[in-house]
Amino acid sequence: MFDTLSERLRMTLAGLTGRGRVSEADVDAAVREIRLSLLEADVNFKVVKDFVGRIRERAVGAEILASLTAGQQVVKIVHDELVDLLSAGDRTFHLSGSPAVIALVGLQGSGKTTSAAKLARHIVKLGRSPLLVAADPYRPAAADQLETLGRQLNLPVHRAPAGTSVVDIARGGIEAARRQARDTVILDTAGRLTVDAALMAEIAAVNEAVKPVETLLVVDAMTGQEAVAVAQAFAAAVPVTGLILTKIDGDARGGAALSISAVTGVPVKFLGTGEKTDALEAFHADRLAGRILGMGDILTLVERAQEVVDAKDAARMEEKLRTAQFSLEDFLDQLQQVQKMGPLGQIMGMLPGMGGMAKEAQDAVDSGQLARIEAIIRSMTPRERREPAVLNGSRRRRIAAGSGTSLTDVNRLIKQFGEVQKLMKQFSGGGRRGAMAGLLGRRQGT
Ligand SMILES: Nc1nc2c(ncn2[C@@H]2O[C@H](COP(=O)(O)OP(=O)(O)OP(=O)(O)O)[C@@H](O)[C@H]2O)c(=O)[nH]1
Ligand SMILES: [Mg+2]
Repeated sequence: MFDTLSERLRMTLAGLTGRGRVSEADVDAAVREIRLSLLEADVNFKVVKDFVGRIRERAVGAEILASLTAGQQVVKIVHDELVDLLSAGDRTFHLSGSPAVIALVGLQGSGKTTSAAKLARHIVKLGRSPLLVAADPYRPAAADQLETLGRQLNLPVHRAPAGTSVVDIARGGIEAARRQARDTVILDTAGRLTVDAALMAEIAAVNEAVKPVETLLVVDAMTGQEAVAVAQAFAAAVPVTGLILTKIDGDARGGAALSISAVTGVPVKFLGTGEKTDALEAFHADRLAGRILGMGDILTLVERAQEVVDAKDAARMEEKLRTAQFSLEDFLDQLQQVQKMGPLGQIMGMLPGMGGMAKEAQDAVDSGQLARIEAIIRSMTPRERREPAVLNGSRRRRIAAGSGTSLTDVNRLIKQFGEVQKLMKQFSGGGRRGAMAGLLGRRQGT
């Protein structure tokens, strides 16, 4: 998701930062391009209009255009406005009440049941003990699906005999939670094909009966424009406290994601990034904005790393990434850890300035190039791994022979490593400014 939009925005912004001076006409051209990109990504037209209006106003106002860093400042404005657009409402995930009740609502197939399991898993990590409740009285298969997921996660699932009303199932679930000393109840409700009065009456009745602390609307990011109307209808029927945007791993253009919060004021709280139960991310507006604009996301990366690597390792890795102190040995180490973290392309996409390299990296894994890299590094002496500068022609030939690769392969790896190191140095300024400088530096260089 967001690939096309992201690509277009980056090109537009690169046009601004690639030149010395920026005129009002340049800003207007960029704003026009941003407007088109957003509309093409299926963002609600009114949202687009307000968004580009604010950017233009801020960019041509003040003394920005007169300054030497005008291009960079305009990029920052776009970034900040994007964060703003995504930041509606209260994004805290509330878990008060005993038990805390979380209701998942949404259209059929939006991902409620899958998200219920994902949330349960997330909540367990917070040290809580959830009970999943199959609040779909119409299809026994729906309860079976939830039960299967519950079994996978080793979590209890409450279901009621066919014909029990949704309100009674919800009440029964809460009683069951109290009996079993579970502190959180997750209600997986039934969906309908379209927004209809019966569905709305049903979820309103459940809301009235059990007063969930969180009513999360599950929305399929692939839905496009229509998602805004769906969200409005649900928000009118029940107090929706947040959104779970699912299937953002798909090829949706992303417009729904950028529009719903802005139009309804309902905050996005979680993103569904895959079919498995661990594919749930807490939503961070600044991180998503950074990802869209190609500024990367070291924080998410480090967070993800902590789940697979132990915390000490992760801290060391982050420190090395930031200070560009890492050697070829660390490089090998990290390649292996990164492989453990999941699809390499996804991880690379989170690194500042590397969005564009994500596909290449994934291709490298797929084509066995990574195995070659490993073999080459393993054929080096510890000193060579720490100080690639000592790698003269004869050492390189020895390594090529030892690893069963060619001199060209060895040369290419050393060159690539040098480039990665240089890139990392640009970010060692730390934080957003470092990332921004890196991004702009790369743009100007190309
Ligand atoms: N790729 C991807 N697939 C997802 C995601 N979330 C859900 N799915 C898939 O979407 C399909 C529908 O998901 P469900 O969780 O059954 O949807 P539901 O809202 O419970 O559907 P009903 O109960 O029929 O209303 C399943 O095939 C899921 O595997 C996601 O974040 N990414
Ligand atoms: Mg379901």
